Amino acid sequence: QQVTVAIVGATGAVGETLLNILAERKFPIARLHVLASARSAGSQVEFNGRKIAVEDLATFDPSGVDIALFSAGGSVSKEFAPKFAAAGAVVIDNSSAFRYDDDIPLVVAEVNPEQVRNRPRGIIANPNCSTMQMLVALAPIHREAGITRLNVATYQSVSGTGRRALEELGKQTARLLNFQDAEPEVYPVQIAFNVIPHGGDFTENGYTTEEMKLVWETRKILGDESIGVNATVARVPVFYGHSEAVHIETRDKITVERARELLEQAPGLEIVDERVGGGYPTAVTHASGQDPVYVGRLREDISHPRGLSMWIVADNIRKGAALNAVQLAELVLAER
Ligand code: 2RA
Repeated sequence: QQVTVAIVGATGAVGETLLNILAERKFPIARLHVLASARSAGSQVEFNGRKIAVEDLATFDPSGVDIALFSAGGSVSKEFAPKFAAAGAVVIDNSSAFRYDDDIPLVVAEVNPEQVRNRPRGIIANPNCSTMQMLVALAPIHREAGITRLNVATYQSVSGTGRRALEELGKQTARLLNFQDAEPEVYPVQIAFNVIPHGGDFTENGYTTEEMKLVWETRKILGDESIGVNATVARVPVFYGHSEAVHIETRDKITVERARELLEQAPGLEIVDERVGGGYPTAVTHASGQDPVYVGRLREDISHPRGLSMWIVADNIRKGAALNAVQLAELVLAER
């Protein structure tokens, strides 16, 4: 039956994509509320070919909402997600506000969907985009061979930072190509034609929060706190699509052939792996605007007897955030 849905953060990049995916997947919506800050209230967003007025989150009464999808930052989730849950909504939160709470499930639809039911606080957390795409590929291998250690270097697109970052990359690129100055505003240094080894905030151990998310979330979602995870997160001058160089060590030996078999059967994933030029997935040629997670460059690690390396690419706004949130909402609906 049809339900009442609220999108919190409807005017952001993820919010807009949430609306598109809800329409594409014909989510059974009886009533839709699109919510944002007072600054955006009164503006309009497009859903299923019609305009919908944005309501002010601060004055909105959440009673009657069945499912609330949050993508407005951690502070908004911290303040409003519990209120929506208390009013009876199931909250699916894209921020990192609740991901690491023991009584909040952290769910990738293709990896641990059964966890959706385990929501004593009425809140389900959506993992970080970089974790999401990585685990869609690694979970089948972990289940068979047991990942003991994981090294990952990510090449994250600027859409992960938001609209202003998308604008900055475009503006800076144009200005530099016209031999004009390009002062950085969103990032600490120039992003156009550059690679910035920094995502999120620095922590006391020298890693950034974006890197530590890969550590904490991998262990929680795979249910194994013993997995060693080492991450380096970089921002690259790409608009949409995060790329990841992943190197795993496994408890049991697994060959590339067996890994390929597992990945071919894995839901939500496509293999692009020919050992020729262009025989691999990239943000521009494959991931941007698409739903699947793409895997290529599969090879046994020549430096380790039970090592495997691969290249994982996905659209960080679609599968990395919006699509998984809608898939979790579909799982909640299926309980009814
Ligand atoms: C980033 N993963 O790419 C973050 C966004 N959630 O900056």
